Amino acid sequence: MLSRRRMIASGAATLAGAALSKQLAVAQNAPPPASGPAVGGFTPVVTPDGSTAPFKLVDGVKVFHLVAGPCKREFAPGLVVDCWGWNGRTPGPTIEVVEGDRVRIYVTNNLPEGTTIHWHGVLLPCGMDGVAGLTQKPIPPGETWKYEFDVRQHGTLMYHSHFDEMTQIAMGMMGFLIAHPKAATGPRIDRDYALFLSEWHIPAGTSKPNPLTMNEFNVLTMNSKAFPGTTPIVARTGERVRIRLANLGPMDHHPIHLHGYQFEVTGTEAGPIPPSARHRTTTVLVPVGTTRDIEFVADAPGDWALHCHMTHHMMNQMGHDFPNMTGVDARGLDKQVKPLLPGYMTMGTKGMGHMHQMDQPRNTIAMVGGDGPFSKIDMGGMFTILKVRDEIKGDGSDEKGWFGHPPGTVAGPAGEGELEGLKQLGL
Ligand SMILES: [Cu+2]
Repeated sequence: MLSRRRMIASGAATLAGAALSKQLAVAQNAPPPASGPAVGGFTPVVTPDGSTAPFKLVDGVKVFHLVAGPCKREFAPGLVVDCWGWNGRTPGPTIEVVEGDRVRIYVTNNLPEGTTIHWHGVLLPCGMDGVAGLTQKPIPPGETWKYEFDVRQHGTLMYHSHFDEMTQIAMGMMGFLIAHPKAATGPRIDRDYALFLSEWHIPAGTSKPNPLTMNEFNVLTMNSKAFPGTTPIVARTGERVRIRLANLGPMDHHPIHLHGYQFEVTGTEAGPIPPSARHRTTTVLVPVGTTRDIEFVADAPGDWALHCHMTHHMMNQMGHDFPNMTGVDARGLDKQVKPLLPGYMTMGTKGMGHMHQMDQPRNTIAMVGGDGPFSKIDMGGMFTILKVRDEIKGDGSDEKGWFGHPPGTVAGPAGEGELEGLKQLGL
């Protein structure tokens, strides 16, 4: 006799047939859609370097299919990581729904161990909460289960595994569930972006995140991309931009700082913050287990940094157990050690600003350094760029170009006369 679980599994298999697989494949390979005019009352969310989950409307229910399994993710050119995720990616595809929807989400488990999905911050029947042991058994490998609930709220929510969490979250099993309000609740949003903040321990020369780590996180990502692998976000001058930030750790909170702007924190995983409770700031702390929405009008054109302000979170594969070699000439030492330890690097004899020039072990990225319009950008990790332009083409080229600074607005060397003048000023 077929067990109930098996029957659900076969039902899902029919539903998840060729058409759905094809749709999923298309969604994964398509370039990120340009955010544009509001559709059906809201502006669709763009998950840079990510995807949006496709759905089918079946008898008024929005039906989704998530397939948990191992996947490879290139965090940045030169670093391919063996992760776990859904539908071939981490973070999982962004699930976008509207308050009032009924949703049914089939979850197929292709992992080597059990799994569940917890809908983080979602108000739902207890039995749909996805906590292994407490509200359900883990979904065994090879089976497809389903979750179904009404969306009774709006805001930036999350989903993540809730079985062997330490391993499964450390391997990448997290994603956005974004619920739009039924009717507009504030000013029209022109660009709506979602960035999932994560940290990983991937020792140099390896490809598997180490789930046992508590403190040694050395790769920090936005949507599982580390700078210079992060795709910039763009906006046209004058547009109202929302950026949704989410953090499931494992261990660290991230103060996310935007250059060139003041913004308001307008929402959390519990929905909008009342306007009377908002204040302007330039950095928002995103603690583990929460989301924060920020909003601003993009009225200052330029290439603006957006990053975690923990300085170690702006580095890639930084080793933390090295002596402080700043000021030491280690060239002779490196020559002697390298034949014995091929991956050996002496850290930062002249400071760390030149680390992008060093030799790297295989499958390892430089601690800092992406190509910039002036020189190498001395950043890595949880760092991306907000590109605000008077004209946006929307063909994928906006993310690539650099800002054309008006004459006289770029820092540069002081002239001879100025140096003399400076002396006379006594400064
Ligand atoms: Cu951080």
